[in-house]
Order: sequence, then structure tokens, then C-alpha cells
Amino acid sequence: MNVLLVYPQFSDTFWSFRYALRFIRKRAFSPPLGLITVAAMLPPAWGKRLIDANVTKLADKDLAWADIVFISGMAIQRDSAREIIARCKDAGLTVVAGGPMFTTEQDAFDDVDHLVLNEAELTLPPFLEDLAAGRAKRVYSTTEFADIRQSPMPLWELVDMRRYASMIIQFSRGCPFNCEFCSVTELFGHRTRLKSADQVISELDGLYAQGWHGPVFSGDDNLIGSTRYLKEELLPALIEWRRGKEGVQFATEVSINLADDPELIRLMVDAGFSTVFIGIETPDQESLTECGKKLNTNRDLVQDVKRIQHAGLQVQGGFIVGFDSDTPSIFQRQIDFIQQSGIVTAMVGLLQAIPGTKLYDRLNAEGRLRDDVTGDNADGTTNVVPRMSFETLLAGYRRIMETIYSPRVHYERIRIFLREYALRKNKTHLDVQHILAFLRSIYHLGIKSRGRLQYWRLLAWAAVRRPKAFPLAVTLAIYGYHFRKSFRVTKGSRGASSSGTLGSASA
Ligand code: B12
Ligand code: SF4
Repeated sequence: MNVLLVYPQFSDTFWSFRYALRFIRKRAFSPPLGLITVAAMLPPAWGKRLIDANVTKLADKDLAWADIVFISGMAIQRDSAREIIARCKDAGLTVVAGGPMFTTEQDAFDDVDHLVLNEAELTLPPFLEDLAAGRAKRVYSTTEFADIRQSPMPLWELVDMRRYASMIIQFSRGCPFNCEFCSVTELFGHRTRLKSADQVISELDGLYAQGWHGPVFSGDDNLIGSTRYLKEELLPALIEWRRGKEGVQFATEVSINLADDPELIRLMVDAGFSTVFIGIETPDQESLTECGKKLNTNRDLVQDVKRIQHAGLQVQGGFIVGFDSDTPSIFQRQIDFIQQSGIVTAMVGLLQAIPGTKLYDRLNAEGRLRDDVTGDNADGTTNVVPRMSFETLLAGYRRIMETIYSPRVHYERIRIFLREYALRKNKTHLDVQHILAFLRSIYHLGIKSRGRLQYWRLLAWAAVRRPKAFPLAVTLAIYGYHFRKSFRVTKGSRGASSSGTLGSASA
């Protein structure tokens, strides 16, 4: 049996990093961890090939080779997934689908032969057994959560690592909190499930042996759900493992209460964490209460972020506008907050209601849902009928994006961040690709861009005031270039459909 594992294409989004990746000649941020984990659960005798449509084309000869296709994906990959499924069906292949999009939207894919939903650790074995016995059902799902200490080591050998900017592993799944808009707890539960330290180390050894010595993103929902385990097991093990391998740096997602635990931050920095993504959402107390993000209320969020930066971690932040409690003053307040906090990479989105969340159920009951959710919460669309007029919301949203990523404001924010940030002595080895990326930045940002003068000012400032952080300043400036470009593309392609639905939104 030959199985083709296919990962559909992402559209041009904030998180695709498409325009930034071109500077380092990479095709995608990271490989599809779900599919290579599923691959490791398949019978060893099966032939296996991975096609990540973000880095390589799905060719007819791949389809001709395959007996069966396994497809994964997030909602943002919906269009590409539909095309791929249609091609596979035309080629007469059996299609098996799983992963977050199929789990939350199972009714939307009639032509898929088998939906193996939720976590494959639980649903794949019964499917494989039934398939072998010739009695495979259409849907396999569960309400249980898997013990991820039993998850197999991903099949790294299926991945062409040269195409990616980062590798990806996963230390944990689940989050103890209960934010109304978030689909994480529906998909992965409230209890933080953790891999054992030994298991993580073997996965890292596997990656390292495969030749990867660079950045590693850990796809956790909230890594700090269990601080005792982190402090006593995982982080000491990572510190030990990383000796002599300083090129490997980690990034992950955490909640803001990390700021309350200096010892935890210190251990994370010692273990090689360089960046954390935090859901800040909004500086408005009422909106935070409304969405159930209690842990962010009654704190000085700017100071929290600065404490984490000061201890040596870069903070990326998620922000949302369009809560029921938001008034038109929220747009300027978000801009001010983002600027003061020095969060250089700020993902700002309109509130969207994802099927399966508490928000979706509430708005559905209130008759305030329209259209389908695009799956990209930073594309200026929403399926929510907001309390303020949709025109006001969209105009305010665009003002935030155009302000915070304008070269002047963005480069100033890089300076604000670098003044606070305690740069660790990580061995970031600068290779030819990095030097070429710098030269490309000179061309695109220092010559062609309308913010060229500000770019030169940033470079001069970094060279004199923060020379060790110079490469980071260039990297962050390149990210800003991507965010400007992808926002412009998004505005062009989706802006029309947003305004097309303005009437119903305002109704
Ligand atoms: C890492 C990650 C990313 C990376 C992407 C890496 C990559 N190359 O795919 C980055 C940071 C780029 C990213 C971005 C986004 N992400 Co993201 N991301 C994650 C995260 C944290 C981990 C994914 C992962 O690797 N998990 C580990 C693997 C092992 O798990 P898995 O993929 O789910 O696979 C398991 C099962 O789903 C199943 N399975 C998966 N595929 C298949 C296929 C078959 C055939 C079978 C049988 C089973 C199966 O078995 C696997 C083993 O249990 C998840 C949350 C999570 N805990 O999973 C969110 C998540 C996938 N992201 C999500 C979203 C919404 C986004 C964004 C749109 C923005 C945002 N708000 O976060 C962007 C869009 C991306 C883009 N390019 O535009 C949602 C998707 C929801 C949905 N219904 O589609 C998730 C689930 C988080 C959430 N909010 O609930 N993300
Ligand atoms: S803290 Fe983050 S991951 Fe946890 S429920 Fe809230 S938004 Fe979701």
C-alpha cells in the first residue's frame, strides 16, 4: 500500500510569512507535524510520501504512485484542500481526512471517503483495523483526549528540511483557561497534557540527527499549563540537551501569567527559548471580562510584557477588536498599547466565531452570525454581526494595521523593544543565507521602499546602540515588510467580499 500524505496550501496570510521567507529563500515556516506524526502510526510496510503543497507541487505522478491519500489542514487551507480532494477523486483514489479543519467542519466535505477526526492516536487504530478487514466506516471520532506520552516520534525523514525556516515539535496539548472565542479547549481539552522529558529529548535527537540545527517551534496551546513539570523535568532536560547545540532555539505559546514567575522565565531562557507568543487580546477590561480572559484582567499588561522582554524573551502578541464591549476608542487604544509594549510582531484580528466555540453558540442563539468563517482571523473579515457598525469596525481595524506596520511606527517599535530586551548570548551562527537576506533587505527596504530613510536610521541606531542585536533588528524589519505586503494583498482580495456583506452586517 502506498500512502500519499498531503498538506494543502496556505493562502497569503499574516502567519504564512511568505514575503519574509523569500529573503532567506525558504518556501514555508514549518512542516506539517500532524501528518508526519500520523505517518509514524501507519503500518511500517506501507510506502509513504509527503507532499506539502506549500513547498512543492502535487504532481500527477505522485497521484499515480499512490493507493490512498491522507490529507490534513486548518480552516485557512480550505480552498486548496477542496482542490486537492477533487484531484484525488478524479484520479480514483481513496481520500482519508483528519486534523483541525475536518474535525470542526466535518459536514463540509462530502467527497472525502473517510473522516478520521480528533487525535489520530485514538481514532486511527480502529480505522486501520476496519480498513484491513474491508469494513471501514465513513467517520471515526471521539470525545476522549489522547495520552500524548504514547504519541510516536514523527517521521522526520519524510521532510525536505531545506525548504523550511523552522522545524516544529510539540511538548504539550491543551490549556487550563476558558476564553470564549478559542477553539483550543474544544479540540484539545482543558487539561494540559505533556510529553515526558525523555520523549521530547528523543524527538529532538531525531531532529538533530536528521541534520536540523536551527530554530524549533513548539506547537503548544499554552506551554505553562503545568509549571511544576516544566521547572522540575522538561526545562532542566532541555538545558542539559542543548549544551553544545546553541543554534537550536525554541519558540512557543504561553499565557501572560508567565510574567509572574521570574524563575520560570529564567529557566526557559536558559533552555534556549527566544520567543513566546501571548494572547493579550485587548487592553479593555470589559472586553477581557466579556470573552472570559480573566487571567489578563486587573494587571498592568504593558509592564508584564516588558518584564518578560527584560528577562530575555521576545514577546509576540495576539490582539482582537470587535468585542461587544468595544467602542470606537478601542482602535487608538490598541495602537497605543502595542506601541508602548514594544510587541513588534502583533497579530491583530477581527473577532471571529469558530464553529464549536462558546462564542459561536452564543452568537448563533442571538442570531448574530453570518457567512462562513474564513479561518484567517487577520484578514479583515468576520462572521460576527458586531455591536458597532461593521463599517466603523473595518475602518478602525485597517487604521490599526496601517499604523502599526507603517515603516516609521514599526521601526520605532523595534527600537522600543530592543531597548528593553536582554539579548542572551545565544550562538546564532550567521551563514551565507543570512548575509544574502541582509543584502536583499538593503535592496527592498533600504532602496525600493518608501520607508527607506527610516530603515537606514534603524540600521544606524542598531549598529551603534545595540550591535549584538543588529541581526534581530534586520529580521524584525523584514517581518514588517511581510506584514505590510500581506495586509495589502488581503485588503485587495478579501476587502471586496467584506464590503459586499456590509449590508447584512449592519442589519
Ligand atoms: C503550530 C501551529 C501553527 C503554525 C503552523 C505550522 C504548520 N506548518 O502547520 C503557525 C504558527 C504558522 C500557525 C498559524 C495559524 N494557525 Co495554527 N496552530 C498550531 C498549533 C499550535 C499546533 C499544530 C501542530 O503542529 N500540532 C501537533 C500535531 C501533532 O497535531 P495536529 O496537527 O492537530 O495533528 C493531530 C490530529 O489533528 C490528527 N491529524 C492531523 N492531521 C491528520 C490527517 C489525517 C489523515 C488523520 C487521520 C489525522 C490527522 O492527528 C494528529 C495527531 O494527534 C495548533 C494547535 C494545536 N494544539 O494543534 C494551532 C491551530 C492548528 N492553528 C489554528 C489557526 C486558526 C491558525 C491561524 C489561522 C491563526 C491563528 N489564530 O492561530 C494561522 C494560520 C496559518 C497560516 N499560515 O496562515 C487553529 C486551527 C483551527 C481550525 N479549525 O482550522 C489551531 C487548531 C489552534 C486553535 N485556535 O484551535 N499555527
Ligand atoms: S489562554 Fe489562549 S489557548 Fe488558553 S483558552 Fe485562552 S485563548 Fe485559548
